[in-house]
Amino acid sequence: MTVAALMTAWELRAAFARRLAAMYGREVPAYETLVEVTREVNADVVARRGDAAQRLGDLGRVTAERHGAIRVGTPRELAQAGRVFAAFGMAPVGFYDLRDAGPGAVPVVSTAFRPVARDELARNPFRVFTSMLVVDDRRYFDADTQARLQAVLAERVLFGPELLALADRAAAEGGLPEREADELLARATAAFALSCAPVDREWYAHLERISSVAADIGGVDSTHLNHLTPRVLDIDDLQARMRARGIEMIDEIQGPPAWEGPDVLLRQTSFRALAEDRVFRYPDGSVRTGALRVRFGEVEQRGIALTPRGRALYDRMVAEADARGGGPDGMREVWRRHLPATERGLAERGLAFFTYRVAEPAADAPGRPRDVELRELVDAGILVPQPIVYEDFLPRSAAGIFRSNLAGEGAREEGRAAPEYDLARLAGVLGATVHDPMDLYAAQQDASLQAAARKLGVLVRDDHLGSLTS
Ligand code: OOG
Ligand code: NI
Repeated sequence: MTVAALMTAWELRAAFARRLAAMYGREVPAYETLVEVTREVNADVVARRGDAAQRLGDLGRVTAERHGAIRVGTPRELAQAGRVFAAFGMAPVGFYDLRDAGPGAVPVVSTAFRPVARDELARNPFRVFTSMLVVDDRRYFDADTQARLQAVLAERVLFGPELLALADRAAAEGGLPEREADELLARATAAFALSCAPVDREWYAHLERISSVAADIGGVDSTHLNHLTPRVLDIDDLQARMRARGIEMIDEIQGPPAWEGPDVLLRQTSFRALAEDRVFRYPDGSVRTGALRVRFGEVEQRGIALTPRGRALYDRMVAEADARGGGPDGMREVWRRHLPATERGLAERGLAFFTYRVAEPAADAPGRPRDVELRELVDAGILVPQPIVYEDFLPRSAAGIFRSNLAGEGAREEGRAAPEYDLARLAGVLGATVHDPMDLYAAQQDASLQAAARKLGVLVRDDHLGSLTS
């Protein structure tokens, strides 16, 4: 008897990302241009800077790396999306409330589905930023609109029973035999294709006056990839090259400024949403082709993951840059004033996460573990720090990307009932743990320190290079 080869979760995930990319490239040809330019930039950066360019991920990982973005309408749809992503070894991580992430905020709450284990991320880090419409947020939707939204959303089926059954099986068994794997991949990819079913023009326009994101979610009969984002090693160069090709990019790169120190967190930019042919049904019953601009092309550069202390500093720096104005130049000045200009500086102040690798085998581990400071081991070249790359998102950047692609400002009436969401409530909706990104980074750092300490036969007294009180 021959045993059918099993496609494991990561192989499924990598194949899923490739299939989505092939589909999205057919649907949005400009995406192919973006990927092409990204590849050129990455090759140039690696040629110029060698290994240093791959400090936050080798070229193989970076070249395959994508994040998608989808938007759903209800808790039921979000829970089903979670089951589909679980088949690919992707778990919900982080909670983002984009309703409060800056002016003109959008009526959704979000999480990101992604692999959580370090080796899984290294194999393929595909992630999907997933947003759910908050239909009962009165600041956006009056009672009539909410009722109609709920009726429309209750009727549609984003993920069919065959897809969900296969997904559940893949998640339970850690993979699928080839034939079933192929069916899962085909069905899951199709679930994120742009629908050609006619769009009710009047209803769509009604929602669009409130929020074009609401229209993109509740005005159509399915979900679709909103964008698929490659990772670039020099986003300023990318932005310039896209412009040189005549592609209209958003005005400002979102997130941290370009500067001479280490990249932290995430920088993102996008080209503006392109007009795509869509079929509309008009109130008189006629069906005609028109166009919508909702899908765009985004690209990102990833930096080092910040600790809670580093993240608090980041938020203060952003607020300071906002208050003083001056655009990217002003922001760069704030960066220079507050942020250490070296990885070593980040580590000493406990601002960023690192793993630590033992450079030299322990000569002879003493019988009784000796207390040592992490700093001693690093200074002696015994432990080599390696920065942990940021795997998540930034709510303000997400809102900025949403906003810069919105058709209109939308409308929101302050002072009305806004249901509260947080990570725990989202976990309830999903029926699954929603991981706190900080816990995942801290666990990675701890695990590497413990492994190193065991290998060296020492007790490491500190989890960063400075003293705990610095
Ligand atoms: C999601 C926008 C957020 C990101 O990279 O921050 C996002 C959306 O447009 O649906 O994808
Ligand atoms: Ni995105």
